[in-house]
Amino acid sequence: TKTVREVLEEVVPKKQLQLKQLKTEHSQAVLGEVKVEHVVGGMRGLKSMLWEASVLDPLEGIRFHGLSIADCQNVLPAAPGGKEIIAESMLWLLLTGKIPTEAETRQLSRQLAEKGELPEYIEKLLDSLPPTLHPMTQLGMGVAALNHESKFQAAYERGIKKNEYWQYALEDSLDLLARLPALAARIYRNVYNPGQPLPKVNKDLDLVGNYANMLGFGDNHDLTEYLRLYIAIHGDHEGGNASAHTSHLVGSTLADPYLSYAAGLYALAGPLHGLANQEVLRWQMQMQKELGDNITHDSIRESLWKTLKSGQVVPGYGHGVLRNPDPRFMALQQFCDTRPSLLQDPIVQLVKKTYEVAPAVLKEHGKTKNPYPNVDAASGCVLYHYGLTQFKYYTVIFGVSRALGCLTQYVWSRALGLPIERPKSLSMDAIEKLIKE
Ligand code: FCX
Repeated sequence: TKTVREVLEEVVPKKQLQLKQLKTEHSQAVLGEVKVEHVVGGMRGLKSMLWEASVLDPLEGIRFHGLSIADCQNVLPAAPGGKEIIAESMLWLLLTGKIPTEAETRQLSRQLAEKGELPEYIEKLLDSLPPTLHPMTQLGMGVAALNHESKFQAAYERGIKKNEYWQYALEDSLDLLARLPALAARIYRNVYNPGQPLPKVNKDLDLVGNYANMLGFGDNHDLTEYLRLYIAIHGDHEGGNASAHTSHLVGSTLADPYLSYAAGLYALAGPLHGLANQEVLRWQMQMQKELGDNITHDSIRESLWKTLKSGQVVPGYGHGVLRNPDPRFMALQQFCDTRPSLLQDPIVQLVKKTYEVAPAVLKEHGKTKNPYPNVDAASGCVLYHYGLTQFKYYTVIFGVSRALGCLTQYVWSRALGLPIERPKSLSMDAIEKLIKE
């Protein structure tokens, strides 16, 4: 059985060659135009970054090295006794482009579990934070402070060659991924269950199995499986989204993987991005309270219009790239469809009913280019059902997940020797001058 590092040692030279050929044979090929609308419109649709692990199609949704979510559900190993994709098999696919065997997956789980405990100074740092500090702020602080351990940074200071960067980047990335569950679970414990003992990392469990255990839900098989699916499918969503792009930009300065991912986390913490999953649940609960027992399609429609007329966005709907219902939303809905207890849950039902009317309302409203749900529309209600009711914590789970994609790209950016990012900006006067020329 090969380790993920051994597989990467075989794949890296091939990708390096592919990039070399692109640069020598096609560097002047045109991929699109840059229009004023791109410069003033958040660069939407502008093809301007290299990102290896996944590509997002507006209609089909995400593909990880060409595999759709359904493909991944068919081919990626699950946990022993489970059915859902686990973080390790998704990580293996993202990093190497290959489907891991059962044995490779178990070996990676073990490798991560063996380094899953937090250093004491991180525990002390987290324990000293006020429990009222948003869990995402705490997560970013913990991840950044872990760079005390950075092998990449230490090696850089020692003086290493550029072609060795990726190996230290990989070490740091695996160390960070291994510790994220303990870090995120300690934040949960400190904020919501102060004083409760935290279990140690179980070396025989997968990453998310351990995470569920440390959150206090280890005996809830369904929630553990849901978290596995959730964390696997939130792992990567190509490179242009705000968290991925932020971490990519920071990493391009050769800041280490910890600092680079901490930066990405703070982009994820914005309500138009990852924080939307917290907002969705808050908004749906408010709707439930206002509508009482009389929840019909008509009353939901009215409620949606109330949100829109008050100038707010409908959280969980719309997307910068997608123009169809998000297949991640569909996968999470499918999880609900196979469990009667979820189907009978009022908040799960409300999310489903909202989906039945919201696209038509958003189309009539006429602003959003995508009237369909994104992943955040569905992710919170299942957590709520299983007793993970503190929705300010939800984006932390997203944050544990997105590390899979951001750290994968960090490794690849170093392996490919990508340069520091430095796009050109223009003032409005400079744009007008260019138009006149
Ligand atoms: N409700 C109301 N109005 C919306 C809307 C929604 N859900 N989505 C977009 N719009 C509005 C925009 O605010 C914009 O209005 P403006 O012209 O007055 O500024 C107009 O429609 C055009 O926006 P559009 O091009 O469709 O969308 P963008 O690419 O600019 O933005 C996001 C995409 C996702 C930010 C946007 O749809 C949104 O705010 N959605 C709600 C928040 C959300 O769910 N975010 C999570 C997204 C994602 F899945 C994730 O990152 O986790």
